[in-house]
Amino acid sequence: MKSLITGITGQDGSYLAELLLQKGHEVYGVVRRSSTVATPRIDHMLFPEEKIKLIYGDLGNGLDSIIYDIKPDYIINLASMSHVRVSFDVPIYTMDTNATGPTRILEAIRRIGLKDKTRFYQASSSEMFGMSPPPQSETTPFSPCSPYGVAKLAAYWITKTYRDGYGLFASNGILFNHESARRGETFVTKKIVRSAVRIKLGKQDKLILGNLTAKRDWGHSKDYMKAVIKILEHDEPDDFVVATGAHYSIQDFLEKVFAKLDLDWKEHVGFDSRYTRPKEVPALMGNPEKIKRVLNWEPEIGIDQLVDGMIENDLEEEKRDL
Ligand code: NAP
Ligand code: F7E
Repeated sequence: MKSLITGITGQDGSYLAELLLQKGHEVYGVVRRSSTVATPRIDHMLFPEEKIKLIYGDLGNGLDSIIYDIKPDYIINLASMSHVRVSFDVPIYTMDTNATGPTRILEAIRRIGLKDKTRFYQASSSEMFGMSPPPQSETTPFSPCSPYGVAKLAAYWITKTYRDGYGLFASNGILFNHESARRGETFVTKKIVRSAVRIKLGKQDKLILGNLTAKRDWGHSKDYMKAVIKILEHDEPDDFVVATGAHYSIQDFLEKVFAKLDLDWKEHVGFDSRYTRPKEVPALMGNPEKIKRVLNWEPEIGIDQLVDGMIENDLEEEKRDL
């Protein structure tokens, strides 16, 4: 089996590559050339032994020739401009990467004639539910309220359209927030954990955040990548919500992390409107009943184990730097 992952250098791409290697897949990944090294999350699969193969590319163009050359069994599209706040600053880039990007892949699969060979997975997002109140499931009306959410919804629909119109095996995983020690540093969970650890070690005084009242359903990236594989291995293409079914406010998360480090968050946390959004998604909490019933998937890592793992990792990294 050959799998091509876009976004392999990201949090999810790194876990997914590990899981697919364990299953014996040949794993190919698309990476963007950049002036700084983008591979820290996947270096262990590149050195000393080259377990995965990287190809330079971008969702903006040129993926057709990569798909033509590899003719993968699975294409997993994880690449995106994934930051909701930033999508308000770069809406056109966000639409091009997150909506037109997957359309380019689907069209390449169709035109190259891989319809009956290649299975396509689209990384859809709970941000598509936006203002729709929780719990959100596969039948909840979409109501996105950021350029990111709107672009992801376009990608969701084009995936469904190629499935229904052309008979492609094309599925959407509608993933709620998922985190890990490998989470990008500008997302709120990682920002909180990293800062709390640095405050504990005397390397930082303050943590400046935006809105603390929003609620999110947080799972672990590795669990969610197991769900992605189950969605691809299912006997028919379909769309699934992937979530834990519980949610917490940003303040709850903050309290939990600081308490685990014997710190009082109120002494250290400040506010800056720079970290708020023009429009905020107030509450996300998924109903994972369908994926439990149809694919027998359940999250294995709870919120406390997730937080403990993130703290342990950052303590180790920050102490190493000391
Ligand atoms: P991430 O850590 O931000 O990774 C994003 C990946 O996309 C990186 O590898 C990045 O490459 C790549 N990328 C960005 N723009 C690209 C472009 N124009 N061409 C090619 N590659 C590009 O995100 P993640 O948390 O792993 O999420 C994976 C996917 O799931 C994303 O599509 C995200 O929108 C979606 N999603 C995430 C969550 C979540 O809670 N994590 C929930 C629902 C959906 P560089 O390393 O070069 O930047
Ligand atoms: O924000 C609030 C912020 O940026 C979570 C992406 O993976 O999940 C993620 O999107 C909440 C929001 O994640 C700060 O206003 C407060 O209410 O960690 P986040 P997100 O926007 O939920 C979805 C499902 C995806 O698909 C996305 O790709 O935290 N918040 N203060 C803050 N957020 C950030 N980033 N930074 C702050 O200082």
